[in-house]
Amino acid sequence: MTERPLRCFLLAHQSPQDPEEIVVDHLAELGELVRACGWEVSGSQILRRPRLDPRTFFGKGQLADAADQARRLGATQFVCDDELSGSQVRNIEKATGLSCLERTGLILTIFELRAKSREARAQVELARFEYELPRLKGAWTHLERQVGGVGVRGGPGETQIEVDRRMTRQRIGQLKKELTHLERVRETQRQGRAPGIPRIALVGYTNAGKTSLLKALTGEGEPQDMLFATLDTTTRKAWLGHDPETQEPRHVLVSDTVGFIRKLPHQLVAAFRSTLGEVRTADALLVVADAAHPDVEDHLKVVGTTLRELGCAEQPRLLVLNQADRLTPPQRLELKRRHPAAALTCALTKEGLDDVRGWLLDLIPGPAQPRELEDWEREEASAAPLG
Ligand SMILES: Nc1nc2c(ncn2[C@@H]2O[C@H](COP(=O)(O)OP(=O)(O)OP(=O)(O)O)[C@@H](O)[C@H]2O)c(=O)[nH]1
Ligand SMILES: [Mg+2]
Repeated sequence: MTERPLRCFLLAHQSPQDPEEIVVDHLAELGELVRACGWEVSGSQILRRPRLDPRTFFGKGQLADAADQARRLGATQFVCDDELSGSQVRNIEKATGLSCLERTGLILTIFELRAKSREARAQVELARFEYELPRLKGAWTHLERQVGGVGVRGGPGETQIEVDRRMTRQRIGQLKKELTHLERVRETQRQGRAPGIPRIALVGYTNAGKTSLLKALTGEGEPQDMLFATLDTTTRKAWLGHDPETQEPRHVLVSDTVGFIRKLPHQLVAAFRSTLGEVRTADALLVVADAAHPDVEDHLKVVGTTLRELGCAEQPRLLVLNQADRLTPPQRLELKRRHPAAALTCALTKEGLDDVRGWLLDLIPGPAQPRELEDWEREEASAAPLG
């Protein structure tokens, strides 16, 4: 018999300056993240509050109401869109009797479910331990209080938490060593790849269609309608066309990479340093966006910020507005007006791929001409700073 999926009740905080539609969109994305874990969304609530409660984040009365509603709908877990501390999560669980997961923990859970290769598994495990370490500290403070107030040392709880922390640090050290080794292997592989062939990385918000474009350009890849379907970098050779002068065939190596998201946990960005090295060292970037997504401009800002955080501000890049088949004619015109230099593509019908190939062909033999940055690359994202 298959187990029933966990039923979740979503919570988001809205302060007076947050526009309602943005909070609603963020809740929709949170729902997608929950479904990406194989769980169900049974309901959601926006909790409005000008000031946050440092102990429970939301107000006590609000939480009690939300817990009643969640129970009525059969939910056993709250999922919060905001980043909560370990002690806030524990206090919410204590006050409501429901378990509670916050956004970072949820994204880590998805990555844990998806990680298959040794490198991805080590990266996700490192991110998990980095995430848990300060939370163990929270548990320690809490136990310390139980054994007699601040300043007391040597209680039974303290010993256990101290052991947990030491073991966590040890494991973090081991994982970092393993990842440094795997990074060297990756670097050697990179250097061993056909010299002289430019390397291009597909980057962008999760579920934009990066893997679909890899498939459309190279014939390989497994797209899935799921957030964070891709964790590992795959590199394949794509044929671009013939050199107009020499008639020689021209190729590039295209790498598919892990997607970005608003408030991508900084532990994951740090842990995926090696995988994302493919992006840092690529000769050019194809920045892929789902053009039909209502939040496409916000997605682009998040991608711009994340790329800067990764030290990828300089590379030539082409904005690829994918999923163009889902646009209405007025939406198309508006996007063209806003992003005149972008390629409009459909990975399923291969519409617009000739434009992408043409742009890539211009990269050979030298790098593309530098050009003015667009607003989305320059502007600060609304997302919290990474790192
Ligand atoms: N209609 C339409 N759907 C597309 C297009 N490109 C991709 N999709 C669909 O969008 C979903 C996500 O595509 P992927 O290629 O897996 O997206 P991704 O960017 O690799 O996503 P992650 O690896 O999860 O970050 C899949 O269901 C694709 O079939 C397109 O041009 N048009
Ligand atoms: Mg993918």
